[in-house]
Amino acid sequence: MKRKRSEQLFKQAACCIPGGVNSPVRAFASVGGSPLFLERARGSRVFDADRNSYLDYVMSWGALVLGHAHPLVLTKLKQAMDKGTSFGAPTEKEIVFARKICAAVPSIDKLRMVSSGTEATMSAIRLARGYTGKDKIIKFEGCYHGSVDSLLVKAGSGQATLGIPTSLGVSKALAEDTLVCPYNDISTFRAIVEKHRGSIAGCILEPVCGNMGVVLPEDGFLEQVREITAKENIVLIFDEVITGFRFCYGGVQNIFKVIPDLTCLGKIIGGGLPCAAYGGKEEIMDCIAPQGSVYQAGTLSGNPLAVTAGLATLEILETMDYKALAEKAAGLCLGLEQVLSDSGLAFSLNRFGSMFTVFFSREKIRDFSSAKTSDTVIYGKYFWSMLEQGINLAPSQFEANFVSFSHSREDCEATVRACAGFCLKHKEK
Ligand code: KE4
Repeated sequence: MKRKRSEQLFKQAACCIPGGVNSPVRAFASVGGSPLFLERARGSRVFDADRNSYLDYVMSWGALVLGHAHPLVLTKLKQAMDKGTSFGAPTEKEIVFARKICAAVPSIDKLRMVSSGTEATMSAIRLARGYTGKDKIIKFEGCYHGSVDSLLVKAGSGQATLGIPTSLGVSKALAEDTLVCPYNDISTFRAIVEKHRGSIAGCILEPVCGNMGVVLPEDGFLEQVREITAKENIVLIFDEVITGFRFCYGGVQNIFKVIPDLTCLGKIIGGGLPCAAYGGKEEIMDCIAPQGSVYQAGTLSGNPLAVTAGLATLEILETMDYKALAEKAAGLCLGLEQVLSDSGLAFSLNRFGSMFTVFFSREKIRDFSSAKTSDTVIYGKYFWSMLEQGINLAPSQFEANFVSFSHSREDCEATVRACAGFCLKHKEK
């Protein structure tokens, strides 16, 4: 496959955009080479500047559960666009959208709309501090919650890919207020809470992780975190930026039946436009300005186009069969497991619903340290072999792949065939 135009564009971009990309994970840093520059997308496919087409499992990093450019979402957006792009004033549609999310996600009585997942988690942390009057935050190793100063400590994903444990520019004081616990390790969690009793404002986690690759919470983990945080007056924040509306119509909290105090949403609720939200118990949410004294604001918050795309997406999702989506992903993963097993390669596949990661490790992947046992060199080879065969996977071992409603059975079969192609080539070497 030719990638000449993408390579040229990457060189041009590097002269005016740091690293040539507007978000580090796009740069292909851990798999080598230069990124595809995309021109358009439809359903399960993306099309690059060299006129190649690829079956896509990045899906705008999980935002597009319906697939790219869903026709109904586009129609509604075009209608909304004719009325203006931004008002900086409230609209009726925001009420409809907010009500819809409140009805779908059990922990959310009220919500505030923002423009990115980062803004949602940053604001939820501030709110937890403002509400409790305490400073410290617990996060889990390998969980990523956006590029928020106090959360850029051992944050998996892009940082893991680039080998940066804590970002430069995060003040020592902020880093000291961030306590980090291994995922799925409830005894360490208990010990941290005991050691810092009375000074922990909030605890934030991904209820199913996507940012060290897919990692599932073990039986009882979320329940015990809930029990301990409730007892210690620690605001429990579920970062459902990836998991919200991904596995069911609502949060993954609907499935686990563990109810946090605050929930952060993003990606899917924006239907591909910049829209996110944080919400929770009325008593906590009413601490936000102008009602309360925790300040948070945004010129484009609740933007009419973003709300239109989000609302249209939720209206469609209400009618969709999430069980069938999970079954489709399960079938795909079974196929991948079969060809990878036959090849004798060491691997471990984690899947939850429609998201999955193939780790090139023999270990069971249950936290960040086990995720790091993966062979990232083999992942790079796998990634490039799949891309050459027209399959666009996450360009890092430490990310999730997403199956959307638009992926067909033929798409899944083509993906398994490509994986078999990779295995064959790998064996021959
Ligand atoms: P954004 O600010 O990128 O909208 O959302 C931040 C965020 C918060 N919480 C979770 C669980 C997330 O996964 C994210 C963003 N995810 C990354 C990669 N997994 C998005 C891709 C990127 O950074 O470009």
